[in-house]
Amino acid sequence: MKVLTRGLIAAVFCMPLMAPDASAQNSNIYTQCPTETVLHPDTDADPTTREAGIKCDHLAAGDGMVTMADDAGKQLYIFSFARLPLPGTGGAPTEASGGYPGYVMAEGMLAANAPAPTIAVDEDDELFLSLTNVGMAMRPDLFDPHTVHWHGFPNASAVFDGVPDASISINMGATLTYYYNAKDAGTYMYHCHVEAAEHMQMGMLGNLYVRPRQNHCETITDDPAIPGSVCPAGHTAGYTYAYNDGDGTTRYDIDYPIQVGSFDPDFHDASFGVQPLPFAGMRDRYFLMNGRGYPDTADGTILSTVDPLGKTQFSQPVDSLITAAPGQKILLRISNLSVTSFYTVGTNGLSMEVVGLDARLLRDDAGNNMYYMTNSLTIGGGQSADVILTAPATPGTYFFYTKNLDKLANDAENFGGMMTEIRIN
Ligand SMILES: [Cu+2]
Repeated sequence: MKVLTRGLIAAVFCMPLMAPDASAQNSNIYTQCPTETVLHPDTDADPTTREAGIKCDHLAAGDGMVTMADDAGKQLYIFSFARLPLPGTGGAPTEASGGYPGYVMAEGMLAANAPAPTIAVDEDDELFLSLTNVGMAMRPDLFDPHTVHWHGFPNASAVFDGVPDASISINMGATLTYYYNAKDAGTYMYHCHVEAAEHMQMGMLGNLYVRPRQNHCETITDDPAIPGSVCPAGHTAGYTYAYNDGDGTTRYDIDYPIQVGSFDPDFHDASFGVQPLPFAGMRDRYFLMNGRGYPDTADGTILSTVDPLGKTQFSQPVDSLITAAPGQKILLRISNLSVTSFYTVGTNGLSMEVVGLDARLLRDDAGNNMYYMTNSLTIGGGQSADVILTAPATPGTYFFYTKNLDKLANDAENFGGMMTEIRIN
């Protein structure tokens, strides 16, 4: 948190240095989404058609409100991201019309989600991710920049890493298009890295994963030097894998990102009330999967919250309800972005096979398979795991939950918190 007086001092010092277009960040709102690149050149002689493999996204960083799962539906103030439609899509004006910046401000302010919108791309994709800082509407005293940090991901350039000490941060009213060349399949996560303890406790956290090249191995010329280009035995078009395993052992039928985490309502209330923030006193009391406590985790709908200006916003779009048919293989992409705690998660009556940790296939240096079966897994902030469950033959409802039993709570209410349902039907 920076206070206004520091901002004014900074502004006075900086003003003589600023000239129009002199900054890497023009104070405007836009997206960048090329139709062809060096890595994905034009294949159809139509320069207006976007080549497959070029993906574009637009996120607004700002604030908003979410609803917790206790009976009173505690409203928590958060900072986070919201996904915006690209110009000319999803009801958004075209950039040429001149209406896009105003649309982004109107739709992006107070629209923050918990978790932040899921980012999922395929290996070899190029992603152009435009991030606009729309400001924190309920905190006009703050002028915090924001970033996107892909935790654990090998970046094309440090400039796009989002660590403010080593890369660009995005000021209010500005946009930066991050460029990612998606190499190395796996389950990652992303968060804002500016004043990380604060912005992460406040909710700037999201699911992120890269699907492996092996999913479409049948379309690639076999080259043993290119992981995932040679199809594993028994491969059929449409099969999906967690990694370029070469042997089909990470094949799954359905996948679910599950980000565990927790919020300290006192910290969020202090932020909303423009009060000093209790950093060392952070004690999380809402325990979450994908931004919700049980039973909301198993509610397969988008949760909405009315923002302080009276507009209903999609506040928690990602549920954690796991459904599968008997015998199906379920991949859970589990990550933890809690600022405060390690969490142990697991199942009851179902075994999980851990095939990946921290976005790496679980193999030793000689390539030996190091997968293991378990029904509990402990991960700290910034860690991830890929686990495969095989749905039992008998239909029924199972639980996926934290084994830290005091965390099965929504603040003062028991039988909630970090838990969801696995429904086999
Ligand atoms: Cu931030």
